[in-house]
Amino acid sequence: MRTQVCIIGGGPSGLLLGQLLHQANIDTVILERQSREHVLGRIRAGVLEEGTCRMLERAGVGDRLKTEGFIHDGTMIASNGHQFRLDFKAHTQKHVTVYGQTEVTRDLYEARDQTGAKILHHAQDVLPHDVTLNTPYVTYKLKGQNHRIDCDFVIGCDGFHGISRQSIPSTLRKEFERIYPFGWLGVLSETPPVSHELIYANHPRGFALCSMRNENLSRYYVQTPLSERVDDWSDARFWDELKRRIPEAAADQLITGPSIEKSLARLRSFISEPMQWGRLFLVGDASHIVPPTGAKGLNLAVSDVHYLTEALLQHYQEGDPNALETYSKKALARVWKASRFSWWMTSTLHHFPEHGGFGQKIQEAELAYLEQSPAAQKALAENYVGLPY
Ligand code: FAS
Ligand code: PHB
Repeated sequence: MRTQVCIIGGGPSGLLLGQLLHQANIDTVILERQSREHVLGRIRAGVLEEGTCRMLERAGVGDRLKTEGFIHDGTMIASNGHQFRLDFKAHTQKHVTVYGQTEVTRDLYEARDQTGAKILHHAQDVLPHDVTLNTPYVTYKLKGQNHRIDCDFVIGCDGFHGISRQSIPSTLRKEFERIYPFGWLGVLSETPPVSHELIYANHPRGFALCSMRNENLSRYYVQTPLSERVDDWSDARFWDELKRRIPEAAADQLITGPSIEKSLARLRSFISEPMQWGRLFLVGDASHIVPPTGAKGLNLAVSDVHYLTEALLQHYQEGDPNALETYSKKALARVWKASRFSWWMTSTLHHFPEHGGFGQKIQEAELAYLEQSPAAQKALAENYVGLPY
């Protein structure tokens, strides 16, 4: 088989890139290791930047997002049993949209179906070859049969555990990592959200986050020690802990119910440089991971897709290789700024036992300063709504 762009990974970045390239009449094949149901079964991000929404609209998948997404002009930040509202709109004239990554992925799959996109699920042992030549190719197994795709470019949209980043020689890769000493236990419940906007809560017992998917589907998280397992957390224990960490007024309003999904995510900051090698390009989690505190992971994958789409269009439509040559530098500039913000949000809102009482007081002072400083609020707001592409 031959195609122009072979995309490894059928998550949000692979599907979005494939859709945008199709719109420019650039032929692609997507190789996805899992089934479509497995990909759609993942519960992940929930907050979309305006830039992400524009990219989804450009890709022709903005309709449901517009009718079912929740526009949020601000968020609540809680500390010391007290909460205040941070007004994104007042400081940036921008907002964010709450719309689950699962729905984004579903919309993208439906759009790809309409274009007759070639998405090969259950593709095993995917491996890029000859990416430093002008004739790269990718091999893979499907139903036990070996296959090969010849292409012009290979794009690694295969996430943190994918094969693409590992295909760049370790001698050429520089990896930067911070692993946080805690995780997030997330619960999805068919209950009305406790608040019409998100609540990010700092507490000496640990961080908590109140989010949502729609008016009867809520998403909550509590920080947990790395030693904990999902089975250690009954619904009752989860709701009790969440109530202890959010302000009393919110806790009194909280409507609890059975969890329909419960999962643990470990938190890390990770960036692998460069994001390209020859004709292999990395996108999204294949190259970088941010702690979900700043709601940046999915949004960064989308800005990577933006830069790479523009570069591939310049190559194919104008014969201009320059944007492809500078893709990694351009994408990493935005990745590092978002990684800094996600690290700052995580460091300020989570409990670090090793930092003791002094560390907790410093966090509370930071948040008290944030509450009273328009300058500090503007700085947080412009990072949260998304820095320019
Ligand atoms: P993805 O990991 O989504 O997709 C990669 C795809 O490649 C997968 O479908 C995988 O099956 C496939 N693949 C992997 N290896 C392959 C191989 N060898 N061959 C073929 N296919 C292969 N971000 C937020 O903004 N907010 C959040 O709250 C948030 N929560 C998260 C919770 C968890 C548990 C995780 C893991 C991530 C979370 N993220 C969050 C980040 C997440 O949303 C990612 O940023 C987003 O999925 C990135 O999309 P992709 O780059 O497409 O990678
Ligand atoms: C979510 O709704 O899943 C969510 C929202 C904001 C975050 C992280 C996760 O920072």
